[in-house]
Amino acid sequence: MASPFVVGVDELVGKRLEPESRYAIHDLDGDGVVSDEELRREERMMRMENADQMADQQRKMCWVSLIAVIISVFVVMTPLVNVEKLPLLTPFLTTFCVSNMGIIGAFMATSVWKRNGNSDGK
Ligand SMILES: [Ca+2]
Repeated sequence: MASPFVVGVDELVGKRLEPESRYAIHDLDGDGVVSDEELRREERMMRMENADQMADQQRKMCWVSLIAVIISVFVVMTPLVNVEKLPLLTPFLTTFCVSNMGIIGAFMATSVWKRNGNSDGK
């Protein structure tokens, strides 16, 4: 039987998370309190994970661009492409290659920029 002095203590002591709350995972040290520092740490981890996923995505995009350019150049050189259609394909292929090389160049430039920015502590 609960003591009459304990009834209502939880309401007076402070706020708690509801059972099965999605914020309960942020209690990293398991003391039952989700502190501001724990929330900040979780936010930082989420930002780092998102940045990592974005970097992976950009890296994949860069590889796809590079492979697409290589394959398209090789396909044009094979007998698959009719020589009579080559003048029609040349402007398209030129634009395609230049734009894909732009993607690759932008990726490399931003990679160097980020690395240099991080090494200076900026
Ligand atoms: Ca805690």
